[in-house]
Amino acid sequence: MRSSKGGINGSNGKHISGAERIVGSDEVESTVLSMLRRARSHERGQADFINIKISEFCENTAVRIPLLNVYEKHSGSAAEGRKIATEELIRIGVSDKAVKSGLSALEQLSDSMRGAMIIDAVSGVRLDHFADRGVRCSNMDVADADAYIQRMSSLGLSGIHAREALVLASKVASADGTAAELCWSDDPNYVTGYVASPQFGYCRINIMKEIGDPVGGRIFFVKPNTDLSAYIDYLQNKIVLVEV
Ligand code: WAQ
Ligand code: MG
Repeated sequence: MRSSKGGINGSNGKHISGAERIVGSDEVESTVLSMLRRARSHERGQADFINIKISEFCENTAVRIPLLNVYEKHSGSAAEGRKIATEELIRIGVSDKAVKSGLSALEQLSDSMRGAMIIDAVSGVRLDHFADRGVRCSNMDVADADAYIQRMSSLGLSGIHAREALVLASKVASADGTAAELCWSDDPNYVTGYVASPQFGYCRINIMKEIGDPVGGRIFFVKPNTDLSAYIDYLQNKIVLVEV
């Protein structure tokens, strides 16, 4: 599902929300209804354009990947959170220049994009050509929702923000070429963000922005010489089930 407000037939509107699920055929109806409700009652605003796509696939075309390991770093403010994110990205091996370029790209947004920017982890140059739409990672979910919920409650982590972010970050980390990811939410009251990497996993940072700020975003940092079209194709189209 993706939804927006104020555009014409879904074009040029303000991004409200997007989400997806992979479910058994008996759960399609209830899932569609829950996505519809989500789009119509979102804290970013009430969508006036909602696109719900339903697509069947054969389970053996999916790849199974592990859920990233989760660790947390405590920040007392948005500024401190971004400093912690910077240090973590440097520890992962993203260059100083690329970290600055990624952070300032997010900080300069006047409104949230619906997807992510792809930035070279060494040169800091933005590589994708999706402009203010960004690239949307799609076709992923947890392999077993009950097993996931059990595992997360044992970690004291619940809620759809963490679930959807962990699934997305696990898929992004599994893509050939990913060096790291940086994210904070565009939901005004959700201030937690993260830095993720194939090396260390998912680093939750409890405060990454000011409360009330409706601008969030994502940066996918890629290693130099990554085959960009194969990278984007994997993120958009490969069906990925995340196992706990
Ligand atoms: N693919 C690429 N970029 C995306 C996608 C996607 N599927 N979904 C969202 N984005 C981008 C887009 O620019 C959004 O504006 C931005 O990310 C934020 O998306 O507690 O809720 O769904 O551990 O608002 C992280 C912390 C929460 C979770 C992130 O992001 C936790 C969150 P949101
Ligand atoms: Mg959001």
